[in-house]
Amino acid sequence: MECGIIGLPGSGKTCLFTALTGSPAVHSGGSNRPNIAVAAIPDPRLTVIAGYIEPRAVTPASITFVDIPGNDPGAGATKSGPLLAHVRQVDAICEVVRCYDGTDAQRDVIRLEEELVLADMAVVEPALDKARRTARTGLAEAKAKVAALEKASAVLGEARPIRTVTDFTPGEDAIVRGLGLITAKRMLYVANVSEDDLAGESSSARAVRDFAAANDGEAVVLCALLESELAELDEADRDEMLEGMGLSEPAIGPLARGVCRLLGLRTFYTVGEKEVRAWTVSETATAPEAAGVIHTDMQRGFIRAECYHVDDLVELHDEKSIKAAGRLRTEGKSYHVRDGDIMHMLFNV
Ligand SMILES: Nc1nc2c(ncn2[C@@H]2O[C@H](COP(=O)(O)OP(=O)(O)OP(=O)(O)O)[C@@H](O)[C@H]2O)c(=O)[nH]1
Ligand SMILES: [Mg+2]
Repeated sequence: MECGIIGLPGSGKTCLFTALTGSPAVHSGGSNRPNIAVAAIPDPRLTVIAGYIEPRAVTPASITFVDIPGNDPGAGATKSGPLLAHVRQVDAICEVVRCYDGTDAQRDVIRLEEELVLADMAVVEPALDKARRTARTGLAEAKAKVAALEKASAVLGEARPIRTVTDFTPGEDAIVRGLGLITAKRMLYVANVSEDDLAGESSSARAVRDFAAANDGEAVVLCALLESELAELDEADRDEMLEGMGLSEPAIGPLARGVCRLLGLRTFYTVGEKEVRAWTVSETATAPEAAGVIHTDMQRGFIRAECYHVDDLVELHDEKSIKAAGRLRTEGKSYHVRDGDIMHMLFNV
């Protein structure tokens, strides 16, 4: 799963990126290139499972963060073209809003939102022109495309993001999705506050939270500078610093949970002596689709899954007892994965 980090210049994107991923930024301030690195999703259930299974390795699920440099807003949407191409590919977007120095956060959020609408228009309008020309040949497919793009164009024309459209037909939705429109993606708004406002009581932080709530997004309050300092410490020092600041965990926790909620993701686990591992899948995923996240061969040759829940393990301690208690389920191709399932995929290729 990929999450793009966007925001106006100097909002703290690269600072947050290094804090979340623990990787130094190769490209910073004024660069034209994105930074890309992976962050593990903290998951207390993994520790619980590993306590019973005692594997040689524990592998959390992960999010790939793409830190996209802020462009000069005065330059308009065309200049940011190559940069925004990276944003078109991600699954979700974190928008960092500067709240640490009393700048007008609400104005900034609205300004960036307008930029993104313009960037999407720059994609939709030429696509619509082309579709209209093709539609003259009378092809039904082209006509459907025109209808979808006209709907998208009208929404953007009202300065509204595509994600507010609720009446796309599945066909229209697929056409629009194919364009990688930025305003169609789910948004997590990050209020980057100062160290003195970790609870996010300032008017800037409140403006971000209100904006997120009004726009069907998630909001997280954090101090990117503090988080990047935390990321450099070893575990003991980090826990001490967190406690001193009155924080219960580093920001990757609430941020990853926010992204998972936005994208409707569920976590399932595979377990064995060698490795206990967490995987994320969409909430609509069937057992073969979940197997496909592990390996495409597993999906292709999926036979069935043997499955139980983390809660069964906590109650009964091992698979033998789970089986004896009749809690080891056999699930077929139409099974919808539940959050917290532990799955053995049986497949044949
Ligand atoms: N006081 C304070 N300063 C911060 C915070 N976050 C970022 N900064 C400062 O803001 C400046 C810009 O931070 P960056 O993370 O490079 O900003 P950016 O959004 O990546 O900027 P561009 O890549 O140029 O678009 C740096 O000097 C940071 O030290 C914060 O939480 N508090
Ligand atoms: Mg940067």
